[in-house]
Amino acid sequence: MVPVTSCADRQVAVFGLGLSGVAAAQALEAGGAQVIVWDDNGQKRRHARDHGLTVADLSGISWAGVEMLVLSPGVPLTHPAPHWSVELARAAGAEVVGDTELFERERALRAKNSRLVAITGTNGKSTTTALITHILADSGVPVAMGGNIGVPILALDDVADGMTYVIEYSSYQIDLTPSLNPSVGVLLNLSEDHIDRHGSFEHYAEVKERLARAAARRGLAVIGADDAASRRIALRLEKSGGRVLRVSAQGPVERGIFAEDGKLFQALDDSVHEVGDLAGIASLRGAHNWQNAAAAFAVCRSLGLHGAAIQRAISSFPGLAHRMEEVRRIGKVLFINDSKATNADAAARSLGEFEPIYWIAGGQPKSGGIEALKPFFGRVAHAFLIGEAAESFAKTLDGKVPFTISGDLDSAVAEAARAAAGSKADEPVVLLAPACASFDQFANFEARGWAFREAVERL
Ligand code: UMA
Repeated sequence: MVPVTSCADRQVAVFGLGLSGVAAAQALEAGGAQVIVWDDNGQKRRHARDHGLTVADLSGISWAGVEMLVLSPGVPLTHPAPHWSVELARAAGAEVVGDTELFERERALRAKNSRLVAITGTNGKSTTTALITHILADSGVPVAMGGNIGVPILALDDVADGMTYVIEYSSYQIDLTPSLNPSVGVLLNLSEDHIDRHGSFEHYAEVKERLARAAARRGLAVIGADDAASRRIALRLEKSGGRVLRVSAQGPVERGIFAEDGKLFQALDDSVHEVGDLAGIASLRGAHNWQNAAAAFAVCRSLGLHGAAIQRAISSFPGLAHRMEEVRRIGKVLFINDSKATNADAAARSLGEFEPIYWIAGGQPKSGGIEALKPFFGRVAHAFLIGEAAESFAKTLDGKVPFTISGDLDSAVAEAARAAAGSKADEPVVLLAPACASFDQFANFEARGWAFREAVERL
């Protein structure tokens, strides 16, 4: 763990006792802080107590001596309204930060000669984070990976000079990290997501821009050039003197790395030359993954790795679970787990990869539903709808795509497998790409992905 020495002898409150909150409380205690913790959920409080933490109702304590509130990223900071713990902390003059801020303070105090690669974007950030980590590790660079990808940042081994930290940041975490100081920052893309927590797309984009701005000022910002909002950010940062490289999966950029027909090219000044080939790498299927690979290439080059070493490592990237993951082939039917596709934009990526698709979709709906996926409906042979979104998705599909309201994932897998097995196509695909959050039926998207795997295994 990373003992949080910056808070030694201070009183700190921690709200939210999920993965990151428990790790933060333990790291604060290890650094010498006096820590009290709370969660709205009684089970989480009991779990924390079992781990030796001091649980106290933050709505009933005196905040007079509390200097800081460490807020979990999943707890509202601004929208739809600040959580009550945030209101109480602010009223008492305590600062409100996240575990990611405490990590930056430790790096500044005790590991000035470490590097931080900070990755964000609406989609692809976990793949890019894992790919960059894989490439650096393959070249023998001491590296640690964490953050939104699922490893709480303060649960990593203690900070040390010479380390390279490859950290995935959600917009929630950026919002809670005012001292974010990346050596290289990546902003992959921006599309509508998490509007409930940021109020508007503009505010969401503004939060993501902070990461790129901090990186461009200190080191380098690698910015996706394939959507208008990210392009505007790249221009703005360049105009204010920041260092920017563009990455694209849609062909040439002026300065940066781009992919075309599965090949990677480097464009610098007036010269363009090929630097890699992504064809046949199953873990990087699809144009969106080409942009992830372009970003990883740009980052690793800027950290001093040779192009040939990067290409070698990219070829051996094993990929991530739940992201367009090939689960199994039964007869001619291919089963793909894309549980991480929690919004329409992410689902579009896997829908664009396969045909004919026996599509399992639904869960807790996001704003806009699956309207944006209409261009892909022609690829879908039949849809199997689950969760809260089933009725509204059925309305969108009505008359365009045959559908079955399966209700739950087990039924959907069984029904989709049966239908796909009867297809005349050479490679029909049963695709879990929910375009929804999982929380109506599962603890998280990982649990949904594992449930899909298990249901496929049972067939
Ligand atoms: N809670 C309350 N009251 C509230 C809201 C939450 O008490 O009003 C409590 C819950 O009961 C729970 C805790 O807060 O006990 C949840 O904390 P959390 O949601 O911040 O979850 P953690 O387990 O700490 O996981 C967090 C990230 N979760 C979120 O941002 C929602 C994880 O990202 C991250 O992997 C982990 O820290 C380690 O850094 C997950 C995620 O879904 C993967 N991220 C979103 C995304 O990628 O789209 C942003």
